[in-house]
Amino acid sequence: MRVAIAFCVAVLPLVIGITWNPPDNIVDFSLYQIYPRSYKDSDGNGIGDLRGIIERLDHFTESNVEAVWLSPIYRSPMVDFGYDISNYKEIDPIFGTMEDFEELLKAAHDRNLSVLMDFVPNHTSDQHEWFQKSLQGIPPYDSYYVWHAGRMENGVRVPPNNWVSQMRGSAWQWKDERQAYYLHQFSIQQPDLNYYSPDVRREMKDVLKFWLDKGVDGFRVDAMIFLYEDKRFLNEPLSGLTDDPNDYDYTVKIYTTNQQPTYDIIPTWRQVLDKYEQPKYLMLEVYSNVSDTMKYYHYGADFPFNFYTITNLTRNSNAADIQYVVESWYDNMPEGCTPNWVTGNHDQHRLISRLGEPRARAITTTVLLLPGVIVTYYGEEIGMIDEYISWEDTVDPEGCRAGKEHYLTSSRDPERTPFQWDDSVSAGFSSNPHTWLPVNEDYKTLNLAHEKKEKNSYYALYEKLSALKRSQYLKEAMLVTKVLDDYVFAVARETEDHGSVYAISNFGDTDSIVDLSVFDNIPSKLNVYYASAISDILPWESVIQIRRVTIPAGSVVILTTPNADFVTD
Ligand SMILES: *[C@@H]1O[C@H](CO)[C@@H](O)[C@H](O)[C@H]1NC(C)=O
Ligand SMILES: *[C@@H]1O[C@H](CO)[C@@H](O)[C@H](O)[C@H]1NC(C)=O
Ligand SMILES: *[C@@H]1O[C@H](CO)[C@@H](O)[C@H](O)[C@H]1NC(C)=O
Ligand SMILES: CC(=O)N[C@H]1CO[C@H](CO)[C@@H](O)[C@@H]1O
Ligand SMILES: [Ca+2]
Ligand SMILES: [Ca+2]
Repeated sequence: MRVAIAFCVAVLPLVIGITWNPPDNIVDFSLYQIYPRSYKDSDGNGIGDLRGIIERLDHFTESNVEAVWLSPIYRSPMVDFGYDISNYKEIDPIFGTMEDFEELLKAAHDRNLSVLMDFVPNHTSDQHEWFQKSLQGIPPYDSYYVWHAGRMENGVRVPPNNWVSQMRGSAWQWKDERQAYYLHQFSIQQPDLNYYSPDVRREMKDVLKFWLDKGVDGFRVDAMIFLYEDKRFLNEPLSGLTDDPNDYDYTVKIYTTNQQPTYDIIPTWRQVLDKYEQPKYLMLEVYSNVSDTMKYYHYGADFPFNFYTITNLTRNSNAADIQYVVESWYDNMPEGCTPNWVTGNHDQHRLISRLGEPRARAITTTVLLLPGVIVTYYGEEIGMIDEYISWEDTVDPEGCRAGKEHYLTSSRDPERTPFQWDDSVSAGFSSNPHTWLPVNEDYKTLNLAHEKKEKNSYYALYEKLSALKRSQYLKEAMLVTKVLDDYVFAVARETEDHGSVYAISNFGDTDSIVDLSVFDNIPSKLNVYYASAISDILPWESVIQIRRVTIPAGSVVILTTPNADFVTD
């Protein structure tokens, strides 16, 4: 019977794909984004903290994570949950103390886990001492921020131009004390620093030095593209996408993002990092088109984040779309650089909520096998999904500013709920049944402890793949990808002497029978390393004949050559 099914796939789809050889100096590891409010609460106040992270460092070791990035833990009024910093050199008491931080750093390093800080250079909190002094016009702070007197229109004072804030409305806010407007590309409480001021540039280098001296392994730079604005303060052209002048998409950002000095500042930061003996990483948050994004590689950053699996894939994407996204990065990235893949963060709906579970598994599988750095947003390793948050429970400033009618489309709360450790109170996140955001109600079954016991859980897949990523042989292995069917995508890593691995994801609704002989040099029989669907078609740990391999609908199959010696653990 099975043979008959095989003959039905008479028309082989056109096989497209890429091959790519990792450069020798490639940075290749799995990086995990901790959103500290939601990872683990150690003291029962319902908010995650540094001691909570220390308690749960084993999770990173077990999950083969080699570096973590902490979303901001600095002193902050928490209007934007830490992205509004009032002191760059202090720990906010909600997260703990500097001693806690130092202990965390030491405990992480003892496990060979690197720690990256979130560097937020574009803006401070309006409660920062610098802003308070700037407001009063005290030199040199008077020029620390972007002030403008505005212009007169029919006898009325109006903002200097039509620039729009990311959080809706004019990017300009009037202050009586200064008789001027200040610029805020994000919320009103996040005034933009003025990078034309040498004092500001010096202060921020000093912030980098402060944390590097403590021993951190580098930085992930927040909102990089917004650093400098054009000094002429001209109106930005209208995009035509919306008639609402308060909507961020109203204008095209030719004067407020990716200005040349924004690129030029990176080498000056790199110099600070390179004074240290250990390698220090510099990764940039950049949401832009391919050419503006790739340009950041040329200025001394390890890489600009690659968000294309977030911005360019949908619930309808097929295997060729995935292929296109993967291919575009390798095709456009400058020679010899490190690629990277980010599949989620605290500003985006969760991977499964965006793409549905079968596609999400395909993406998780694909990126974990791609050379370079992959970034896992906390909870993605167990397949957490967005939680519905009522208007009454909404705390995100973007959601709140949108108002009761529109908050559901802009609030970022749904993707920030507490990590689901087990099926106890508050999913084991806190001893407190009341947490800063409600725990997702699916936690009784969707939690780490449960998934560790299930062979085909999301976590099992993640753990199996991340173990492969750690192997030195695979870090150097050639990448080959192929579209095998409309909804079947394959990623292979091939070595000459240590064997090869082939991961095939079928995110379609029907089983697919694929012929793996489209891969050059593939042996005629392969072993099953992992299969997310256990069935009689594909028993676990069996030997597979490569010419007709059934990939069950909505499943992932990972196969290795018999000589593979990177799967020894
Ligand atoms: C950390 O890395 C060093 C050097 O590679 C190695 O000697 C040590 O065993 C590692 N420690 C752990 C806990 O993995
Ligand atoms: C990317 O956007 C910039 C404007 O920021 C524009 O000059 C450039 O042509 C765009 N590139 C592509 C490939 O669209
Ligand atoms: C992403 O989508 C944009 C807009 O449709 C397109 O111009 C761009 O080429 C796509 N890039 C990638 C890497 O898929
Ligand atoms: C993903 C990310 O870090 N997003 C942040 C970008 O910067 C703004 C302003 O600092 C924050 O609101 C986002 O959360
Ligand atoms: Ca706490
Ligand atoms: Ca700015």
